[in-house]
This record gives sequence, C-alpha cells and structure tokens, in this order.
Amino acid sequence: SKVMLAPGACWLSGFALPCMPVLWSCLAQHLSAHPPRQMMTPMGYPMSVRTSSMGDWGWVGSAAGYGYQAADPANHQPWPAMPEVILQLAATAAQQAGYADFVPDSCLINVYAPGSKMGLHQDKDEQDFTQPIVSVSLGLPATFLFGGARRTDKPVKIPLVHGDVVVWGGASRRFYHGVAPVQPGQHPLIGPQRINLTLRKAR
Ligand code: MD5
Ligand code: FE
Repeated sequence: SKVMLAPGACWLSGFALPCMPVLWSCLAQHLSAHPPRQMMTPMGYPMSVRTSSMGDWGWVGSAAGYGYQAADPANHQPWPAMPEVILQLAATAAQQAGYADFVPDSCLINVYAPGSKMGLHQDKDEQDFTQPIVSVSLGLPATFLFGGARRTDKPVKIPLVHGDVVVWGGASRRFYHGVAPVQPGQHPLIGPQRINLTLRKAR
C-alpha cells in the first residue's frame, strides 16, 4: 500500500518483498567482501551504525567531515557497482512516488545491530535536492523518527518493517530524521540486525 507521510514522502509498505531473495543474496555477498564499518562523526565519536557502500560514490564519515568518495578508504578501490536488482527497485519505487527516471549513483548500506540508532539529522551532502532519496528496510523492525524542517519539530514515529520502501522527495527530502535504538530480535532471513539501503543521486 501507498501512504503519504507528508508532501513528497511516500511510504510503500512491503514494496521490496518480491525481490527480497535476490536482493539479500546480493547484499550478503557484498557485506562479506566489504564488511561494514563504524564511520566517525566530525566530533570524533564512532557512529553506532556500521556502513558499507555500492555505486559510483560511497558515503564516508571521518574527523574531516561527511561526504562522498569514489574509493573505499579501507582498500582505496572503487566501490562495487550497484546490482540490477537495486537499480530496478530504486527506479520502480521512485516512479510509484511520481519520480520518473530515478538513477541513483550511491547506495549506502546501514547495518543496525540491536541497540544501534541514528540521531536526528538532515541529509545535505548531495548536490541536487530535487532528486529524491529511496530507502529500503530489511530485517528487524525499527521505529523511524520523521521530523520536520526544523530540528525542534516533534518527530512522528513510523514503524518500518522488512520489505518497506520509503521515497523521500519534495520538502521531506530535507526534513530532520533519525532511527530509535533497534530492539534485539531475530529475523528469519536477515538474522539479528536491521539493514537499510539509502539510495541517492549524490552528484
Ligand atoms: C536509515 N538512513 O533508516 C535512514 C534511511 C542516512 C539515513 O537517514 O542518512 O543514512 S534514509 C531516511 C531519510 C532520508 C532523507 C529524508 C528523510 C529520511 N526524511 O525526510 O525523513 O538508515
Ligand atoms: Fe539521513
């Protein structure tokens, strides 16, 4: 089903379920070859989430700040290309939300172990804010915190589950958002973790 959370923010429940077997086989293989790591905040603290990337641009956090890099700082190699299943999923989800021809050049893979969270922030390291962001949830459920244009806007709690896709476009593209600490559990396919794919046009 399709639920508008705000102008431009479109929640597609279960949209990724049909491609999940293929998607998880691609991701599991990627994560074993490119293990997710804790990036650093500019304040020098490790993030609680572990991340890896695919595509032309990988999102990297360090003491120098946040941004996109063409090479993995761990091995100085380009990130692997995004598999067709991910490009197709991003394009069809964006189309459902009214964005034709969405071609992401960055897939950030956020891995949340139980207890991991993401503080309230805005995504602002990209160049073109008219491009939406497509996010895909796998594994354990999470309480997504959907804020507003101001940091002080009280977030609405969105219960995201395995297979949910959200397209963040329009005004919501720049809204504050975060993820509450993931509760312990076991997912039958994904195991004891939540994974989120954040598909963006970075450049
Ligand atoms: C996650 N990741 O669940 C989220 C999914 C990140 C991040 O936030 O920066 O890696 S993307 C959620 C998102 C993106 C842009 C706008 C809005 C939400 N929003 O308006 O709420 O790991
Ligand atoms: Fe974000």
